[in-house]
Amino acid sequence: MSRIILRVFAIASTSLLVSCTAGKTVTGSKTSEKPNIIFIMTDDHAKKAMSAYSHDLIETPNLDRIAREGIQFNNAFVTNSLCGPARAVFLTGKYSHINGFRANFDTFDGSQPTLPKYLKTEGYYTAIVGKWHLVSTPQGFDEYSVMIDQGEYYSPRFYNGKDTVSVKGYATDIITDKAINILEQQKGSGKPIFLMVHQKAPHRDWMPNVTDLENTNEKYYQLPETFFDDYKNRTKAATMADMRIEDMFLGYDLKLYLKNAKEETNTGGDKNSTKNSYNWLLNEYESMTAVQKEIWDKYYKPISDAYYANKPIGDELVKWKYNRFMNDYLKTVKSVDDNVGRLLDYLDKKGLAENTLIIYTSDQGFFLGEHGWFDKRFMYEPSLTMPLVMRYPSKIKKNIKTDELVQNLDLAPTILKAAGMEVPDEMQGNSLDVFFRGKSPDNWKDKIYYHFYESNAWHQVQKHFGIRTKKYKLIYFYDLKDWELYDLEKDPNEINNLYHKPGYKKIVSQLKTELKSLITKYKDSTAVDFE
Ligand code: SGN
Ligand code: CA
Repeated sequence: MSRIILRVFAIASTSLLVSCTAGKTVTGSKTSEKPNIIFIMTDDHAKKAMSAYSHDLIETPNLDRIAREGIQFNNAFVTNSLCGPARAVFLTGKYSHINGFRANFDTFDGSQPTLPKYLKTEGYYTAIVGKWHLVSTPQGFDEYSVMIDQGEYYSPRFYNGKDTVSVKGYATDIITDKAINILEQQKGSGKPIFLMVHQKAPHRDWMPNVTDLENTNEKYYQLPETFFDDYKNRTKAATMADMRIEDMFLGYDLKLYLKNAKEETNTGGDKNSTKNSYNWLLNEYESMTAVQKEIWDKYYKPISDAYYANKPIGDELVKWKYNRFMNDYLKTVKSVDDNVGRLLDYLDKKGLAENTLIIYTSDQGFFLGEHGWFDKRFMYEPSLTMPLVMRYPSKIKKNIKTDELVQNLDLAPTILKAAGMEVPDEMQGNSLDVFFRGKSPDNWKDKIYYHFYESNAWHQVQKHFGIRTKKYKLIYFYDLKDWELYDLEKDPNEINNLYHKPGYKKIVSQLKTELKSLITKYKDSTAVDFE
């Protein structure tokens, strides 16, 4: 049994850096008919922080290039807005209640059928580099090099099945280097490759690459409309959540140089914890090289000094925190974009682009100040949606955009189809290849089902399930026994809960019937009964 806990390796192993790519000889290229499949997944990348979707925050020319030369999904949703669960859905093509990984505290049962295992039977070489976060050791891969738990931005550690090694440098660059190395090693093997490239960025604590801190200053970002949300008319869930920008750690999250740990008065979204967040940041800082530290200090020290010289208070402090956070978050996205550019260039240079399906997405969305929040978990739009673009020049028409409702559940079937395989009946999604020629099929799904399971954990989001159609969203916070209904066309910001409003009885009853039919369809025996 290889359900060994990865964290154990993190503690147990002290081995130093060794190369972990398989040592195959590169021979001349023998083009295989099956496409190479490169699946890039980042961690917590909000759709609006990608310029194919919105120019408000950042330009991401390389990510946009995938969309422009392929297809962009404007309404792509997760089934459970959390890291491990989203990854398990991708690997299995099944909802959390079927694949068994419902929340980050679960352990993935790697003995079940997964995408890489299926692809191996078709002759694929399978590999994953980067964030894993499924606790048990990866199965079904010819080669892997995965981060420990959440992973680190600087000098990150990787586990390859034998050793845990720390690699000097910046995570996003290193993971991309590892990916390119594998492609390079395998390109003459005659085997098609399935490569999962899982970045840590832009996950908390949003440490930028020092190369993006040179010759630059803080930018100013407009507050989202709902930044000062009072959660009126909502269930208690919104008020109970512990993920407000104003509660962010001053040190760990916002990179202030605290004079001592006691100055950290914020909870950071974990009221139960007594940990010293500032030391977390210091640990990461200590793993930087002297040169990296110098550039880091040159950028952050003056920001910290300015803060202490004239400490903002009240709303000004909250706004300062938002802006500070956004500057770092977006820099980590920039590094993702640069590195995707590097990967695309590599494919071009080696003549591999044409027969490669490349997919870019995030494990889930993220709140960037909407409702005053950061983080995810809620079925509200910013965390329910994920960016999703694909390019496969020989099969996908250029510059397609679709507004149809698609899910991360559909990705495993899409990849199997692209590899020329049948989609197993037990998979619960549908292949997205039906959109590749620029048309939508008549019978595509018109509603999606969502179920979030964690409770009493980081950020205190209540358990809930619900249904989203093109127009409405109905959410049941079942421990609270309370509902929310939104008209997404009239109220895209989801601040006007219509559930208890007169005039919506009929629509509520229709949506409840449809919700019940989705629960039956997807066999969710973990969903509580409701009237
Ligand atoms: C960490 C973060 C949380 C985050 C979870 C889950 N805190 O615990 O803010 O919600 O990960 O994120 S941190 O201070 O340790 O960074 S997930 O994307 O992995 O599901
Ligand atoms: Ca995540």
